[in-house]
Amino acid sequence: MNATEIRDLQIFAAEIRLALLEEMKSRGFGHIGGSLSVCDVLAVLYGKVMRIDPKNPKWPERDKLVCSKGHAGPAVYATLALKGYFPKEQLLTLNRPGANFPSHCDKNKTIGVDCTTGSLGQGTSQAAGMALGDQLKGRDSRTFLIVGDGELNEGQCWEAAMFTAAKQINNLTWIIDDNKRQLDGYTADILPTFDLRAKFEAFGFDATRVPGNDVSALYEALTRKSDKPIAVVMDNIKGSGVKAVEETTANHSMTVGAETWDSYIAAVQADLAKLKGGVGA
Ligand SMILES: Cc1ncc(C[n+]2csc(CCOP(=O)(O)OP(=O)(O)O)c2C)c(N)n1
Repeated sequence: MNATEIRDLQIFAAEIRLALLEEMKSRGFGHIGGSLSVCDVLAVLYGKVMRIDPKNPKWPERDKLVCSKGHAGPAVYATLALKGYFPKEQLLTLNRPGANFPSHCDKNKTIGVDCTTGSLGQGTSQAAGMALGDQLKGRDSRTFLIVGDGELNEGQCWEAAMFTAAKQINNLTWIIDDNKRQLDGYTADILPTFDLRAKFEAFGFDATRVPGNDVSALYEALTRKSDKPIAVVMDNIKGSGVKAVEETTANHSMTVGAETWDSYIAAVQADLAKLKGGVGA
């Protein structure tokens, strides 16, 4: 990727963060930490890597996303809105009764969501099945699976990882959001995952570890050719892209007032202006 392409993806990531924060501000609370930490990879996936058609969201040959850490749904919705799957204003109905944007991903409610998730671990097996199904149908579609480091405490993930490698489901890419924290503390204190890259390598993957906010490194890792399934471990920070959230220890789900949301929004707007070379550059 050249410098302009990198900057465009960084801008897209900041725009996703902005839309996400406005979405959460409308409800007053949300799973902010783990949503912010996937904005960069969502920008790379939907901005450059995935073969999609927002006008034809059920196109069978499309690439698919399984956000197994389903509580990061609001970041997925922000990305889909910016790609034109539905009007951006609809994001402001997040988590409202009867609306199409629940706190966790639901493919029966939100246009463009490929898999229903929320019960941690289960998305990993669903993704393996979806990708294998595409293989059996002779489609060259890829499936991308986002899993949390805390989520990897669920045994089902390791069964799905074994299955992915054993059945050579090479059209499935695992993306592990190693943001070091989970709902109620640090993964290292609760149930440490140790060296995730080495673990996935041992399970039969072609595994790399890259900074979770480096769009260029993410792009390289996600487009690498391999005769094994790829695992990309993102070295990440929970709440990434909004310093005040990063520095809040309990940032899994936050309830804050409108002024605080506005301060987060202003911080991302300043980053965006810098990236665009405008005011604040
Ligand atoms: C099976 C199951 N157990 C518990 C929960 C409650 N829960 C929701 S998010 C979460 C922590 C997840 O941590 P991680 O995967 O690291 O996500 P991140 O920190 O990136 O948000 C837990 C325990 C759940 N959704 N599903």
